[in-house]
Amino acid sequence: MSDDAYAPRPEHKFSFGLWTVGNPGRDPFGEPVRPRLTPVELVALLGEVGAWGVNLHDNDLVPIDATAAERDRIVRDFRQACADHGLVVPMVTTNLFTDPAFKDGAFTANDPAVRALSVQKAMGAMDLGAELGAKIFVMWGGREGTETDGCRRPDVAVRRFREALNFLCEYSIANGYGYRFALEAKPNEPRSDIYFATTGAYLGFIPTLDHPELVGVNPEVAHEHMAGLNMTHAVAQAWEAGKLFHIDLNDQVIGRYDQDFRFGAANPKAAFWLVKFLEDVGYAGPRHFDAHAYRTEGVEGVKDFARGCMRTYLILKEKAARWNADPDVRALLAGLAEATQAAPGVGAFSPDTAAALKGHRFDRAALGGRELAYERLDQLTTEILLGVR
Ligand code: GCO
Ligand code: MN
Ligand code: MN
Repeated sequence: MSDDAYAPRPEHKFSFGLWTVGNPGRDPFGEPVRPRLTPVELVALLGEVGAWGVNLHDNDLVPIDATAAERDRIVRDFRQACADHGLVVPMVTTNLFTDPAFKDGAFTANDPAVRALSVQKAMGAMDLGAELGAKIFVMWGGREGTETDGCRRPDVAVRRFREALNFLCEYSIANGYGYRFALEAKPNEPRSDIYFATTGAYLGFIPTLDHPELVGVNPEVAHEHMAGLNMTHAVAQAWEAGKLFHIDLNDQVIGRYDQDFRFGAANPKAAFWLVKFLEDVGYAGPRHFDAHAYRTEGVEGVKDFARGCMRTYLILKEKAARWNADPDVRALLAGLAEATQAAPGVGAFSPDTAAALKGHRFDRAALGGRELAYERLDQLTTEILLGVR
C-alpha cells in the first residue's frame, strides 16, 4: 500500500460512474476525442487509479436492445472484472433521457405508454443493480421538464412523478432489494425548465410519498452552482433531515454550460467547505465523482482526472483537520458563541419564558456594535488553503 497521505483507500469510498471515466469527450460542437472503452476496460482503469466503487446507468452496461442472453453475458463479464479489480457497485440508476422515446420526459411524460415504459425500465435497472449488489438507486430526472408550460400543468407532473416513485418503492420492497432512492435535482438541462429544480424542492416532496423513509437526495455540486446556490447549505439541510443518501462531486462555474469539471477545479474554497462539512458530520456514504476529463485528454488524461478528484478531496480533508485544530481559528470560534450581555434564553416555550423574554430590555446598540472578525476568520481559511499555515 502506498504511503502517500493522499492516496485513495477503500474506506474513503470514492466511486465513479461508467459514464464519467467513459465519457468520450463529445460536446454539442465536436465529435468524440477519446476511444470508447468497454465497461470491463473502465473497471480496470478505475482499479488502476485506486477507486473503491463503480456506478452505472442500465445502458452504460447493457445496450437498450440487448437480448436476455447478451445481457447475462455482459453482466457476468462485468461482475468478474469488478472482482478482479476489487471494485464494488454501490449505486445504479436508469437512463430515462437518451432514447427518443423520452423526449417529453419519462415519469412525467404526457403519453401514458411513455410513463409505463419508464417504470418498466426503472424496474429492469433495479433488477440489474440488485444482481450487482447495489443498495442505492439514484434518480436524476433527465428530461422531466418543459420547453413550453402549455404542454401540461406542473402539478400534474408532480403527481405523476409521485405515482411512479411510490410504485418503485413497492417494487423494491416486494423483491427484498433494500434500495434507498436518492433524488438528484438539476435546474435547467437538458430541457429549458426542469421540475424539482433544486435539492430543497425534493426535500419538500419526499414527505408526500408513501415510503418517505426509503427516499432521500443526491445533491450535485454543479447543479447547485449552476443555479447560483450554495452546495454545502443544500447538503447540510439534507443531512440534518437524515436524507443525504448519496452525493455527486464535481465542479462548475455559475452561468456557464454544464461543465462537469474535476472536483475542486473551479472553486476550491467551496469544495473545502463541502469536504469539511462531510468529514465533520461523519457522512459515511459513497463519495461519487460525477464529472469527466477535459476534451483535450486521452486515456492517460482520464486517469489524471480521476486521480485528481480523489487527491483533491483528500487534500481538502487534511486542510479541514488543520482548520479545526488551528489555535487562532479555535479562539475566534470560541468567542463567537459567547453572549455579550445577560439575556433570558429562548428554549422551550412556556407562558413564563415568553413573559420573561417580552419583559427583557436588550442593549441593541451594543449588539449592533459588536465586531465579529469574520474577515480574520476567512483570511485564516484562505491561508490554510493556500498552504502558508
Ligand atoms: C447530469 C447528471 C447525471 C446524473 C446521472 C446519474 O448532469 O447529466 O448529473 O450525470 O447524475 O445520470 O443519475
Ligand atoms: Mn450533472
Ligand atoms: Mn449527477
